[in-house]
Amino acid sequence: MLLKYIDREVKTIRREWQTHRRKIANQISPSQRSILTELDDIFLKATAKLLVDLQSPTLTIVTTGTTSSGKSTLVNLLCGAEIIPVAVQEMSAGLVTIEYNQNTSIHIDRTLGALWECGDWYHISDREIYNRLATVMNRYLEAKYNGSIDISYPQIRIEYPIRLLAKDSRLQLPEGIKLRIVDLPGLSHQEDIENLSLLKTCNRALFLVTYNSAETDRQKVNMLLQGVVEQLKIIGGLSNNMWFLFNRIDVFHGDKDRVASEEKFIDRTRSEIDKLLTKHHLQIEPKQVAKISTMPALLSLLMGSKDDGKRIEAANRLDRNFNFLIPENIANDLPRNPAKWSPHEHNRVAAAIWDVSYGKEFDRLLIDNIQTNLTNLIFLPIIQEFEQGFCLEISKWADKRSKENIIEAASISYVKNQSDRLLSRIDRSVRILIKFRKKSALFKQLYIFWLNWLDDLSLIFRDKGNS
Ligand SMILES: Nc1nc2c(ncn2[C@@H]2O[C@H](COP(=O)(O)OP(=O)(O)OP(=O)(O)O)[C@@H](O)[C@H]2O)c(=O)[nH]1
Ligand SMILES: [Mg+2]
Repeated sequence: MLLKYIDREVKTIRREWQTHRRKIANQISPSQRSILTELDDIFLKATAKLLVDLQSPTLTIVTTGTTSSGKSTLVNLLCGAEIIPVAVQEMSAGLVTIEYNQNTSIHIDRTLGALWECGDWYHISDREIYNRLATVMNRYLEAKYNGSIDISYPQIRIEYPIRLLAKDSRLQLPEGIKLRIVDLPGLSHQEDIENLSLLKTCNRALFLVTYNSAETDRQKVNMLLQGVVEQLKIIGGLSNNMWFLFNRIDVFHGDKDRVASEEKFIDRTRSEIDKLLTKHHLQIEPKQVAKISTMPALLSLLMGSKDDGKRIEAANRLDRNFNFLIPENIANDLPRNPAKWSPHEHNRVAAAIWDVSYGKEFDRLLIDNIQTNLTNLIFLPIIQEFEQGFCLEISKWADKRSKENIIEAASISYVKNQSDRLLSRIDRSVRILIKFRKKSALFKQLYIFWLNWLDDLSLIFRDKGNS
């Protein structure tokens, strides 16, 4: 429904172009008629691209951050499964994209010099995805480490029923909007340049920049901060929505006043980053700053798995690595062996960890942010690109002709007005589709139509008043 609506709106812009064109025709002599054909050409090319871009709206979430800051663990948390390899040492390599699909599959591109199996696999288990990715990444990193240059960055696409969009999730995207998550390897390493070009393919995205809060060595901290600033430099120009995540915040759990310590650390680190940004003359303000302990949050999610083996394994790992996070009143009554926890105890631990790891808070913030900013995240950059593309082409055209400044200005103003109108209409329909998702399609269609009609009416009255 959304895509059809957008298609209609773009066609309206094309129709109304005729009115604008007539006005221009009245201002020029018959001998200058070729101007109209040239203008049509520029306009139609720009709207054709606009239509193509708007017909595949995708919400892209990119995780980026310093090496070993927990980017892949965060992707797993968003997916609700352990599919991306995680390791203490640098692990990720290549571009891994996960797209929402009810059915699971993995596609490993045949890239130059690939030392791993390439191809497509369908209906495979989480473990199999993990293993295939781990093999690809290990072989690539090993080859690079040994100085190989005839090998291209691995490119892997996974289709997966991502948790964020699962049936019982609070996140609702209007039908037609796709979701993809991109896990970028750490930028502060030798592949900087390659990563840079990867980043450019993600220019319409919500960026989740992770920082490793567990690092205390001052020298390393400085390096990490420099790395973050380098990334912000790149991402700042690419994204209109960037988050800064203080990951591995469980490091403060032993402190007497844990929350106060966390806040103090975050404030200090932020002000150091701000200082560095000012030094580099960068004005970048993250949309949101949040703290999280991704690994325990993920384990608490996995404890809710329907698969008994996975549930118990997650409980064991949680108990082994993060039992200090289990609140005392719950921990005191627990049997030592997690396999012996009753279902009630098991669920109680999972819920408490979800809370204390800030998984719950992060999920709430993320879903609310996506829901409220959907238009800005997906459609605004597309419409801006359309506007900028058109302005550039028409300026080039006017420069060549050297005397057509009035026509250039009028056409730019026409496209700008239409873009604003299109954006606000898409925004309105997206909001209605989310708010009334349970109502019938006819109701939503009529509601959107009715509000647009009121809008048009008020414009007509305004124009009449002005004239
Ligand atoms: N204590 C703690 N460790 C975590 C947390 N999240 C991740 N880790 C650990 O941090 C290490 C790095 O995690 P990854 O997710 O592989 O980090 P990454 O940023 O993807 O690493 P690269 O892609 O190799 O740069 C692993 O050993 C994880 O177990 C957390 O919330 N708390
Ligand atoms: Mg990683």
